[in-house]
Amino acid sequence: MDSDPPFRQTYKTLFDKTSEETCNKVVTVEECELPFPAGSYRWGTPSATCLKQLSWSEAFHIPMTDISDSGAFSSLSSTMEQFATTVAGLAKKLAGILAEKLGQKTTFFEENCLPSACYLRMNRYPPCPFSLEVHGLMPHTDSDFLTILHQDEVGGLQLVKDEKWISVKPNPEALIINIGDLFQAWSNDVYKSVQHRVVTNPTMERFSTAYFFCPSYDTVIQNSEPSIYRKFSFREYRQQVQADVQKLGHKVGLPRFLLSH
Ligand SMILES: O=C(O)CCC(=O)C(=O)O
Repeated sequence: MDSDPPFRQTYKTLFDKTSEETCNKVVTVEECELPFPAGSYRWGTPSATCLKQLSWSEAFHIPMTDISDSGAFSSLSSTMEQFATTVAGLAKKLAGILAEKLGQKTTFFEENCLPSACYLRMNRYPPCPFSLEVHGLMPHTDSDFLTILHQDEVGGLQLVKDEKWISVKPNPEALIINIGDLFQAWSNDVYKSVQHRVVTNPTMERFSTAYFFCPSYDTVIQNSEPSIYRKFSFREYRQQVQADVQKLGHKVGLPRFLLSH
């Protein structure tokens, strides 16, 4: 992987532009003429009711189908396309290998995880004056099959191992691969969706880019062996996650789909 991914410079400009526009009010992407659809920009955590629930970050969440070559941001669009194409190939290969290890049908991902279902998220974590009290990104698991993540040299990503938070040391030569909730269910808990979070930095700005390898909404997640999860579609999973976040302020995720629930 390029040690200074093309995104770093090009998408910094995009966030700079958004920050200018968002200084005094919340604006939609349409209003500030950015090349992404309305709803693709997010700041913080809309459902937060206290500092502990707030994510001190902003992000562009971009479906692969919406990366279009548009005007001032054409260099960003083309680098995003290059990045996405490379990591999409990697995600497919990795998913196939993991499926083979399980003795499962390896073409499942080719058939169900079409580029139109996948998306990129470009994250920016501004320096945070209350860094001990606020997360850069709240602890969570990903709701997809696999996530491929590039983080810059600042650091801050942590994951749970043996019930402890450990830091993922930045390595410019490496990408980070996370198993998501769907792979955990599809593998009947052989592969685990890892909980992760981002801690804030008091003085330095941080950037990361994540590629989410997802199936179409109608894809049914089920295991051929007696499974601990009931079968469900990705649509149902997303809707349940959204409903829980709205009602409870946090995601419940896979436990909702356990047969013993
Ligand atoms: O910024 C990071 O290192 C993690 C990003 C992440 O977990 C996400 O976008 O869901």
